[in-house]
Amino acid sequence: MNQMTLDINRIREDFPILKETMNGRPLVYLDSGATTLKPQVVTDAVNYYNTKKTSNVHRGVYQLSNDATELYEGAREKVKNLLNAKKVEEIVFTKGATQALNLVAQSYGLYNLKPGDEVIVSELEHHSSFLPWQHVARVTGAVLKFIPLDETGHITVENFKKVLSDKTRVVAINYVSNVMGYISPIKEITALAHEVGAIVSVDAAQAVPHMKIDVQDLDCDFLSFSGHKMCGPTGVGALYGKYELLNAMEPIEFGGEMIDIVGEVTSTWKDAPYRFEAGTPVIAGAIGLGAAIDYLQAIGFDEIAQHEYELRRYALEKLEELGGITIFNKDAKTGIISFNIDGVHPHDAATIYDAEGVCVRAGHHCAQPLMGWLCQPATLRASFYLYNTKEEVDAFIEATRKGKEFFDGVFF
Ligand code: 7TS
Repeated sequence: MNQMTLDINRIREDFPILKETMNGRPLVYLDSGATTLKPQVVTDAVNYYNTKKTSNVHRGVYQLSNDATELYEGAREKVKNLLNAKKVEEIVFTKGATQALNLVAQSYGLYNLKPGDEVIVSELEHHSSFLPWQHVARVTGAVLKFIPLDETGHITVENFKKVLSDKTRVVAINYVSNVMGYISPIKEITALAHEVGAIVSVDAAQAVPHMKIDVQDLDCDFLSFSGHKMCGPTGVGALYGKYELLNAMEPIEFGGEMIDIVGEVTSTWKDAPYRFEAGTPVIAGAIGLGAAIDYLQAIGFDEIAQHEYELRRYALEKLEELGGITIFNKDAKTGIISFNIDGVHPHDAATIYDAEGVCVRAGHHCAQPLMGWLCQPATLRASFYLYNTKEEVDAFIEATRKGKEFFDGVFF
């Protein structure tokens, strides 16, 4: 076990909530796939705007509003650098990954697809990645094609080729699965999709928080993520889109600040990204996300990924020692474990984890097609992040042991 790469004790000091208890036990937070804990610097950045720089952006002719605009646009620059986008105008602030993914489907999909066009998705998708395209397909008459998953549930280039055709117009897939933690071969898939003239929309909600992303290297057309899964506040996320594509797309929300000239019959829009940010944008959230990006970059994404993976490996070893546990994603390379205690319904098991102060997720993880593929009603999921420790894994294992013992012989 190598905890030398990160100074975990120092990192944990940055997260005030880690001093809290749950059900009288020290809090063991292993649900970062759902949302992450927030370091004090992020809270401070949001408070700074709220207490010292409150004003609206892009419209003030006074200093305070200029300061707020600088903070907000500075956060956009940080997202641009995080993703290695070519231009800052390629970053649209949204309220999260879900809104970003819907924006692509509605603004690109509804306007560009016709009956018979094909949209490639997979059973590995979060509902937020898949449902916007199911809707677009229903409205436009486009056809959804599913990449057949391999025997362990991975998206592979080989299987992608089986559904790719000259009718493919859109590929909408995840970078990292929120249940399996697998990393999809986005770069290779994008290159193949471009050969047939399709665009690629990447759901990177579980990728951006955990690994270095380079949208120019991936060459994907769109990429979406949420701030709250990477130490940022809730209510903010971002969409990356190639500028030529974004700037040719229709807005899907209309209102203040996204317009160029408004007439009684027709109006024109600002260039991207502003045409997609109608109304007062997520100012405080974006500033908080900017602080989260600074925080994570100072620690290092490679170090964070390594740490999560090490914790996962340690936890897997211990779960295997316990026995009677089914692991659904044995060969994942990220910090997610999806599993069930044999013979115990995950929601029953969850009550034991709760009593032991351990936060894990039980359910279908907003991935019902994948639950169908796994032939499970639900799974348990532990997901690690930079603040987790080996000792917390031990507490998780002890809770699992108690769960096994408590429900021994009670079958669902
Ligand atoms: N895509 C993936 C892969 C996700 O994991 C999630 C959220 C989303 C999209 C949507 O993100 P949102 O911030 O807009 O809600 N995933 C989870 C999860 O696994 N448990 O709770 C939320």
